[in-house]
Amino acid sequence: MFKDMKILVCGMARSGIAAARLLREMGAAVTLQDMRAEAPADVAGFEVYLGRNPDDIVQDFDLIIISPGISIYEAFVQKAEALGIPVWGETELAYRLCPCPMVAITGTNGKTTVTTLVGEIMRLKNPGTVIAGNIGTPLTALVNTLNKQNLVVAEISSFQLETIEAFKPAIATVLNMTEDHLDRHKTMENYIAMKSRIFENQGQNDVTVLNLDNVITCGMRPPGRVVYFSAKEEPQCGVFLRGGDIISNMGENETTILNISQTKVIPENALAATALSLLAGATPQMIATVLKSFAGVPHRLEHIASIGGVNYYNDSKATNTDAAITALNSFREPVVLIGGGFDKQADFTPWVELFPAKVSYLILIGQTGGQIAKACEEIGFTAHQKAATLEEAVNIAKNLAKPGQNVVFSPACASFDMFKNFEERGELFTQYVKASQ
Ligand code: UMA
Repeated sequence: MFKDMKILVCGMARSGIAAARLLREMGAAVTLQDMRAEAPADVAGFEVYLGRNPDDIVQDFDLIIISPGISIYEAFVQKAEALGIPVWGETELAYRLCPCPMVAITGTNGKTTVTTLVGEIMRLKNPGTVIAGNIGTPLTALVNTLNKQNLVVAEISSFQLETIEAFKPAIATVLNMTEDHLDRHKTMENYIAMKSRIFENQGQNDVTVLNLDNVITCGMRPPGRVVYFSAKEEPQCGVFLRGGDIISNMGENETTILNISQTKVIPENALAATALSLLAGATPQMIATVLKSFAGVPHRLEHIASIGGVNYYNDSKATNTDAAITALNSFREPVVLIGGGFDKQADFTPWVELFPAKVSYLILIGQTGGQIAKACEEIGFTAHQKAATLEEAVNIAKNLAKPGQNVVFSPACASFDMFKNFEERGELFTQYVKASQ
């Protein structure tokens, strides 16, 4: 399909390298480009273009593949499009080569948990189920190992949806939408439009699962069939809570899956995973088995240590205000909180307003530290200080926290100001916490 085509792959990290390898295997002449001045060791043998954007070479290619970290507003992307050269994201490329059905999961928060849950549930039905996408493994890294018996459960970000064309998952969801990534998408309208692309190519045989309790997702109008989930209402067609029981009613008889008290998964995620898995062919028993045993995902309110009676939680995946609010609300007693990070031009007010009731002391790091400190002062919350590094923040927290207290690293910001990604940030937090154990 791509044989002898001249293809420029932009971004030399997980997505770009996986896409480049796949295309080379298929006989394309691939050039890899990155803003970084040095190429990583694992791109030996590729033609490379380093240290700047490819503005002056795009015209030499038949197709351009961009990594999710690269914005469609970059001048070279606009130039390529003006020249009629197709620009696809890595996800679009993978979709075009994917021989099996796909369940695609997006939303501001809960994507990773729901993707993991649906993947684990579907593995009980079909051992050939694979989990990929924004969760960490680019789809192009494994698409050539699949056949039509497999099932892909993919976490899909708004960055990846910016550059789709034909992408059309048989089952899709937008779990929820709150403010995030405005540095990239510029306006909330744009961000909603990007998330809505997950279902834009669907036909009448495809289905989208939507959250009836979220003011934005409940107003979405996918072209295919819609199934709702709700913790507050009983939709005509969907999955909901009644007296704590998760109940499915999708046009047939009502089925009870389990009581929400039997799982650690928060209702919103449990309901969404139930709806998606039932649509993908799982039985209620399979769903109940996984929901009962699910211990959580790494970096998402992950309990990492108990030292001297103090519990430490790594919530590095809380890269926006809404996720950090969910974390704070899950603790009864005030916590020692570490927050702050990369500036996505977010409004921190709703998070900061919880501090007087939920935070005994706040330690701030990163680009947004000053902005968050100012928001604290404005509401009269003075129990905060800045730290120059995450390690220093952890040491301050260790000195302050009393036995029985919880130290929570829930930054409400992305990690790119100080770390490679949220995984590296969470791993370092864990390492600093355990350093004195
Ligand atoms: N780069 C450029 N020019 C630019 C921007 C970046 O050359 O304008 C280069 C960087 O120097 C770097 C490479 O591109 O070498 C990075 O590309 P990338 O950021 O796309 O990184 P990947 O490792 O390919 O990771 C991507 C996703 N990253 C982003 O969306 C920012 C990962 O999601 C995803 O797990 C991975 O593909 C596999 O699918 C991470 C993420 O933070 C977890 N996602 C955001 C989120 O969840 O909020 C959307």
